[in-house]
This record gives sequence, structure tokens and C-alpha cells, in this order.
Amino acid sequence: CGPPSFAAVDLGASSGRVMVGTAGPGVLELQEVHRFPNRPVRVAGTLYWDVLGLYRGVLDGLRAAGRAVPGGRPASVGIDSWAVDHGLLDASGTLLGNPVHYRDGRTDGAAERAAAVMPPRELYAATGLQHQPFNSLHQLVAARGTSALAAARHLLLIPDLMAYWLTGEMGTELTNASTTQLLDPRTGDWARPVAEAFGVDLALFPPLRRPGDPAGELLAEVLAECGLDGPVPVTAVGSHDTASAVAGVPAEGGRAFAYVATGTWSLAGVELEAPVLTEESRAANFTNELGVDGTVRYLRNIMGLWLLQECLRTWEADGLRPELEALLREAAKAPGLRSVVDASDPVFLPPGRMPERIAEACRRTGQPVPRDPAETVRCVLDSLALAHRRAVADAQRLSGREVEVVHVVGGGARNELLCRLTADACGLPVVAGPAEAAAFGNVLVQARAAGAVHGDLTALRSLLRTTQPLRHHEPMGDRGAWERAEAAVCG
Ligand code: LFR
Repeated sequence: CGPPSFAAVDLGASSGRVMVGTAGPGVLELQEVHRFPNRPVRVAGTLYWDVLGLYRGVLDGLRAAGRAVPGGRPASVGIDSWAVDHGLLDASGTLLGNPVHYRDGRTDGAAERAAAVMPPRELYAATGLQHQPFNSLHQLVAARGTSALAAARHLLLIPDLMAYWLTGEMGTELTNASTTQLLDPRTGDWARPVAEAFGVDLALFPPLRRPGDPAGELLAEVLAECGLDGPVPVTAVGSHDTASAVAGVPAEGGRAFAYVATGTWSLAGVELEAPVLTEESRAANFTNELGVDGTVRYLRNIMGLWLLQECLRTWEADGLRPELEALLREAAKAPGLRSVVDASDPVFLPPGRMPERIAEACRRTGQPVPRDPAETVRCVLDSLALAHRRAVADAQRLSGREVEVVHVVGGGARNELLCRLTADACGLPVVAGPAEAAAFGNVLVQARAAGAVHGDLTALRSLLRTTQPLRHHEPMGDRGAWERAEAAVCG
């Protein structure tokens, strides 16, 4: 019998997928067996995740995985998703309401209320977390006084909620816990003084577990529903999708690298052994999230392909029938750096009418307004590349780690223009791929826990590098143009 196969559930903000990954010495293959849309729903003014719809997608995916693997059952299952969001459950383990989407406006003003409880400097020194309106801590501040929070006995982050429904066992996976703003990145344990100051009951969180830890077995009802023979174990992976994506960066041992994990967000930074908790780092809004194997993901959140997705959604609603490939071809021919916006600006966080908001940002900063969809797409991609450049430069400056190469992984690795512009903007070679880095990171952690592959992150990454097709982009063009564009955005 050949190397074992694992099921990786990877839930993104716009779609979920279940992949089957086969891994062994010198072998790493990934096959998508099920993909389903993730469509948030606005009800009575609040934007929710359709969490039962997502769970149905997971079950359908596990059924498909069973059919795709030799022997009819995966060696284990791992789950990752976006961070910060969670479900509240009562004492009997019943979900108390639909998880609220991090782009919902309920956290408006929560950061200011949080700052009155603990000065941002102190909070950063204790948690190392970037300021984002949607951090779980801000969500809990916003939920104070609601009947759901009062009745809650358990709080489960999204992948932990899925794992609970699949196995009946509760846990809090560490990499995702580090995005709550309630964890101390130096110790990998809860930041108790922070929780105490905010009146957050840490008993809501089930015990911490680390990537590679066992996380239960599929329940009999789940096995029956998915047509699987048990036992099928669930393994904790880097359940924060960005943790899995960075584990899935095909970096070369000994070659210092930066990464840009591109999808709905661009997460750009470096991997460190210890957090950077300086005041300078806080001012630059860099985050210290925890990664696989005790690493620190030192990075900045950039709006990412969300800007493009929201433009497409608006044009679609306006009956323009945008065709992405054609738009990208035209955008590649459009004049570069005609206008750029600050792709880290939270004004772009909520959904709705993105082309108008981009035009408004150009107008406000005295730059030409894009005249058609192709120019808007070019403005978005130039702006993303510029934000990648700033994040890669800032990460190096603030951490003292110099890099030789930038790895672009995630969905954006398929976007040739974005990768080329990122190389030009950073003035560094870009290695693009894999697009499914999160699923690869998820599979590799499971495979190592099962004893199918061995070694540290460098060894896992070398397996990726030798088995996956990657594209290389050398930097070209006029560096001065990017410097001038940066000045236009930074003022
Ligand atoms: C990417 C991501 C980011 C996180 C954002 C919100 O999918 O997980 O890392 O900041 O979504 O959870």
C-alpha cells in the first residue's frame, strides 16, 4: 500500500474546500474533492456566517474524500479557517446563535471602549496583536450585555466549532487562539491580566491544543452521514488558515524569506522565533500571531483580493458582467502606478460599492480617478503590490531580519500580474505558489503527526519545493516609480 491520504478542510471567506493530500517521503500530492461557496447572510442588520451551510459543505467534502482515497477513509482530518470569529455555546453544547462576521459593524467603537479599559500600548506589550476592529477581544467587548454572551459556557473559534460538531470534543487550537488578543505570544498561554481587565472569562475557552495534537475521532453519526468506516481521527493543524499557509511556504532552508499569503487578505511579513513587542512595531500595526512549531508570524494585514472581489460584485450587480481573465489582461496593458490607494486602510473593510470607494480615495489624495474597470483593477493590483512592498520592508526593519526572496502563496499566486508587480515593487525575486498553501500546510502537519513524513518546518517545506510547480519572477522596472507612489500614499 502507498503513502497515506489525509483530508484537509480549508474554509476561506468566499469559499470552502475539502482537499485530499497524500504524503510520504518524496511524495506530496493534493486533490480538490469538494468546493462550496461561503456566502454570508445579513439578517436584521447583522452580517452572519452561514455556519450550518459551511458544516454541510464539510460533511459533503468528507463524503467525497472517502470516495477519493484508497481504502475509502482518510488517515485523518484537519480543519483550518479564517481567524477571530467564533460561536458561543450553552452548557449543553448547543450553539447560541449564528457566528457574526468579522466585517459586521457591531465592533464600531469597540476599540475606543477597549482603549478606555487598557491603554493600547499595554495591550500590545501583553498580546503583540495588531489593532483590528474585529479582533475577538473587540467582538467580546461589543457583545457585552447580550443574552447570548450571558448564557454562554463555551466559546469555540470557527475551526474548533467544526471539529466539535464532527467529534463531540472541544479544544482551542493555539495558532487561532493567538488572534483573539487574549494570548501572550511569549508564553503561548492566555494573557490572564488582559482577560481579567476586560472581564473575559477564560473558562469559556476549552483547553489549548497545538498543531499536531489529536483532536478526537469522527462521531458515529458523522461516519454514517459521510459513508465512512471508522475510526477516522481528527488532528489539530495550524487551524488559523494563515498559520497553515505559512507552514505551506516552499522556502529553502538557509535562505531568509518574506511571505505574502494572498487571498481575501494579503498577509505579508516574516517568520520569527520570538515576538517583536516594541512601541515602533505597534505604531506600524504589525501583529505577532503564533505559527506551527512555536514560530511567530510577524506580519501586517493588507486588504488583499477582497478589493478586487468586491469590485467584481459591484459590477456584476450593475449588470456589467465582468470577466476576470479579460479584465486582468487589459489591466496588464493599462498604464502602471497612475493612481494608488492605501490597501491597509480600514475604510475598505466593510462590503459594498468598492469601485466608488476606490475612486473616492484617489480623488481625496489628488490622483487621477480610474476611468474604467480595467484601470480600477490596475489601481487595485498596483496598490496591493505597493502595500506588499511596504510590509516586507517594515517587517525587515522592525525585526532586524533581512530577506533575500519573497514567497507569494495562496489564491493570489495564480495572479501573474500581481506576482510580477510584487517582485517589481519589493525589488526582490518572487517565488509564486502553491495557490493551495493552506491546504498543503494542513496536510503536512497531519502527515507528520501520523508519522508519514518527518522533520522540522524546513524539511516539510523542502518536500513542497521539490514536488510542487513554482513560478519565479525577477524584479524589473523603475524602482523610483514605486518610491514616488509610496510617497503619494503615505503623504
Ligand atoms: C485570512 C485571515 C487573516 C485574518 C482574517 C480575519 O483568511 O485569517 O489572517 O486576519 O482572515 O480572520
